[in-house]
Amino acid sequence: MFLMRLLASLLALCITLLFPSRVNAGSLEIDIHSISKDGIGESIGTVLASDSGNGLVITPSLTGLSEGEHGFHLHAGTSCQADLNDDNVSVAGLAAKGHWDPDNTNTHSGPFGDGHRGDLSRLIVNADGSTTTEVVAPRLRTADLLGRALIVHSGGDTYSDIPPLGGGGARIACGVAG
Ligand SMILES: [Cu+2]
Ligand SMILES: [Zn+2]
Repeated sequence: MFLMRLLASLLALCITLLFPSRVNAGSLEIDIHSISKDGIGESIGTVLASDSGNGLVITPSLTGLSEGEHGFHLHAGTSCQADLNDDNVSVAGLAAKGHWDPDNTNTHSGPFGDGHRGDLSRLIVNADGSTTTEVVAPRLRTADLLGRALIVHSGGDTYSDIPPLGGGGARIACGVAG
């Protein structure tokens, strides 16, 4: 009886080691939620991120967005919550902090530049509010995403600091990997 239990727990351990939750062979699925000044709202879908020879491939499966371009970045913070700005006003997603910039470039230059490594390609949203168009981030790996906030903005992205941070405007959706 004891031996059977021991074998069963060893088997369970092996399965856990072989299939850690949500991290399979260099890919991650991240739940994305709408966000507002009141905090985190309903789910709008998922983003699948996979390592490839050309860098990180990000495949969104999102709904409920406005048609057109939306700035999309990996931010340095670990939370999608709202936070108070310097004027004590609650701002959507402010706890996600700035664009992930491990090289301290202080420069927003898009996915193919040499500034923030969290700069991703714009999401292109269809007239029905959905997007499934994949984007590639050559300087990122799935491991870089773990614990950090992915943010979708209300407006597009110029991939430059004119206007500041690409001009994406408000943070409207967010998810943290891991
Ligand atoms: Cu952003
Ligand atoms: Zn940036």
